[in-house]
Amino acid sequence: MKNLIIITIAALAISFGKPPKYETVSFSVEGTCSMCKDRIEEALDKRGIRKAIYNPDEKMLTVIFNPKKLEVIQLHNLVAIAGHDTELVKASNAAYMALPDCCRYREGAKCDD
Ligand SMILES: [Cu+2]
Repeated sequence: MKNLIIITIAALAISFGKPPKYETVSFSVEGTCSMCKDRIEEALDKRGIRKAIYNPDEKMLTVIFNPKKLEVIQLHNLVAIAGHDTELVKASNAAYMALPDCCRYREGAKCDD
């Protein structure tokens, strides 16, 4: 029993010392402009997320994250909380209405840039 505990602690210590293994995931997110890009990428500026890149033209988001810290659905939720619908999670009306007029993608808004 004591040996088992020691082995477990040793295994934990080794796994903590390892650099995290990142995974890359891409999914579609509604958005219109560079302001949307900044907002979406900022919403994903969290622990366990190494990089988030949103392409408003293709409406695709790519996230490099640590799957030990976050699940993919949490990435969708973070984006939806910022007001943007993803292919899995719809933003609440309140979050959507907090967006500036030119970012209201549900109404077909278009920004100048
Ligand atoms: Cu926008």
